[in-house]
Amino acid sequence: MTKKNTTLGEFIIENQDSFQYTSGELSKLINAIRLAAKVVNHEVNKAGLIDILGAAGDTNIQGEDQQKLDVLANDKFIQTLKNREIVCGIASEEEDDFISINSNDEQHQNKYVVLIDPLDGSSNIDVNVSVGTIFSIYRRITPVGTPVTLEDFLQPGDNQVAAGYIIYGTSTMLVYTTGDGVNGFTLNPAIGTFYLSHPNMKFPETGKIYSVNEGNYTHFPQGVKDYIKYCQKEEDDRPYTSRYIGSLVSDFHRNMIKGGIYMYPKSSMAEEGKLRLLYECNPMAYLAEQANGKASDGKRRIMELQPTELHQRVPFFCGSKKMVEKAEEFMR
Ligand code: AHM
Ligand code: MG
Repeated sequence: MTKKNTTLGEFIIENQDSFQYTSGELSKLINAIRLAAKVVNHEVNKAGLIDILGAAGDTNIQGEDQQKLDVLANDKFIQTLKNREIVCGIASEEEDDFISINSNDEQHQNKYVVLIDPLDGSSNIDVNVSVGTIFSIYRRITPVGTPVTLEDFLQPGDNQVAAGYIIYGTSTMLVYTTGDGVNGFTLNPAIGTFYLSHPNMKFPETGKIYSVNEGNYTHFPQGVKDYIKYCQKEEDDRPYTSRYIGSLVSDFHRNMIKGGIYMYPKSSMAEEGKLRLLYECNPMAYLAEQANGKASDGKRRIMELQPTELHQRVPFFCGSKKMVEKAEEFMR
């Protein structure tokens, strides 16, 4: 059992053996993420100080305004991952298409593809509310030394070898899993070191928090409306508390610690919901399951879904197991 106060660097070395593939690769991967996280953290923290706020003037493939920090976080993560010789492809919320990294060069034996949402909840940047980075890692399916293809990215979440997030909150944390539980590390900004602060994180089996954008209530399917009414009803341990930050990473993080459910259902305005399967829902689902929680599209396990598009959206219900099961019951 790793002690609290272990640094992330020490933790990676101590736990190498639990990774199902070669240990050096895991270390390089997590180290690259750790480094990019520190760089982005540095930028996010000075967001209010320098002329970095406001829209960059571009829109991404989903037609959303890109914030300057989105672009910056995207560049930093891509740059850092490219520089380590381990990744053969990257897909990002901020890039229309996936990026291939020397993957058609026989010299390069890079086996991993990374999918990222470089700065999730970016509408919160301008108002000094927590944002996050989400990442998901797979082994490529196509042979090394050949060009990486879309197929390498369209893998079901069950194939993930690692996933996690960085939360830029009151403190900055890196939370990740390699399939052996979930561990959280807090950054000491004075010396730029992540320390193990939340070993073996687990969702309470049930909770008292529901997180959903209730502004969309009238557009939700009847089952979702009924579940929300159930959460509000005065009975047993209810009414539950409503908490919605509008930043998936932050809502998920709080619910994992306190017990709760996060929902982004489909609605009559957004038939597939809003969140992206590959770099938002799958990594969060992997973390949730590794932490005794549950993630579903309302009917099926998120990680079983076979993706068909890079920027595919999916309805998302995630959190304490009993709460997600209850929500599913209402949607049946
Ligand atoms: P983004 O990737 O464009 O930031 O969108 C994802 C975010 C989630 O973090 C958050 O839970 C959700 O969108 C909020 O959406 P809404 O404002 O529709 O409630
Ligand atoms: Mg996002």
